[in-house]
Amino acid sequence: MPMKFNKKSIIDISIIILIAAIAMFFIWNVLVKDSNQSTKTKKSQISQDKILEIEAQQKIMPGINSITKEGQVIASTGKLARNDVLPRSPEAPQQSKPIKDLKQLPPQMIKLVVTEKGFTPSNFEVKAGEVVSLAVTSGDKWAHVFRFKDPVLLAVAVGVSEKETSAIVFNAPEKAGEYEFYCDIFGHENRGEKGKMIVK
Ligand SMILES: [Cu+2]
Repeated sequence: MPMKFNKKSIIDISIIILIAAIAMFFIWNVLVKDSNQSTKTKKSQISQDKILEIEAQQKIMPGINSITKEGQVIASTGKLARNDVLPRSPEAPQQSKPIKDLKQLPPQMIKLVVTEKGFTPSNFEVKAGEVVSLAVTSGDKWAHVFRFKDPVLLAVAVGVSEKETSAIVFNAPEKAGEYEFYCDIFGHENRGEKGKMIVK
C-alpha cells in the first residue's frame, strides 16, 4: 500500500526532525564544552602560592583582576577575561589605580619603567598561558601608554601619567613567540619606547 503523505504526517515528521536536531545540538555543545574545559584546566594548573600572591597584590594594587584556582584571570563580568577586546572594556583585564608605594610591589613582579629613552627592561620572559603581573612606571615628566602590537593582546594596556605607576594582571598567550610592545603616545615609539615579551 503506497504511503500517503497527508498534512498531518508531514507536520509529525517535521516535529521529529526538529526534536532530533535540538537534541544533537545540545549533545554536541555539552561534549565540546567539556573537552575545552578539561584542556584549559590541564594547561594551567598553578600553585596555591601564586593565587595567594595575586590576592596579596590586589590589596596593594586596587583594581587588578582576580584569578581562578586554575590560574585564569577573571573579568569584572565574572567570566574569564579576554585579551582580544578593547582595553578597559568589561571583559578586559583592568589596570590598577595608581600605586603610591613602589616598595610594596612584590619582588617577583615584572616591573617596567618607561621614559623618553625607552623601556627598562626592554624585554621580559613569561611562560605560555601563565598569569603575568606587570607594573608600568612613568620614569619622567611624560605620560606613557604601554600596549602590545599583536591584536591577541589588544586588551592589555596600561596608561600612566608623569611619575605614576599602575599594574595589570593577565594571562600570557598560549602560543610561544615574541610579542612586541610599545608606547602608544604619538612619537614615543619612534624615539625608542618599545620592547618585547618573550613567551616560552
Ligand atoms: Cu611614552
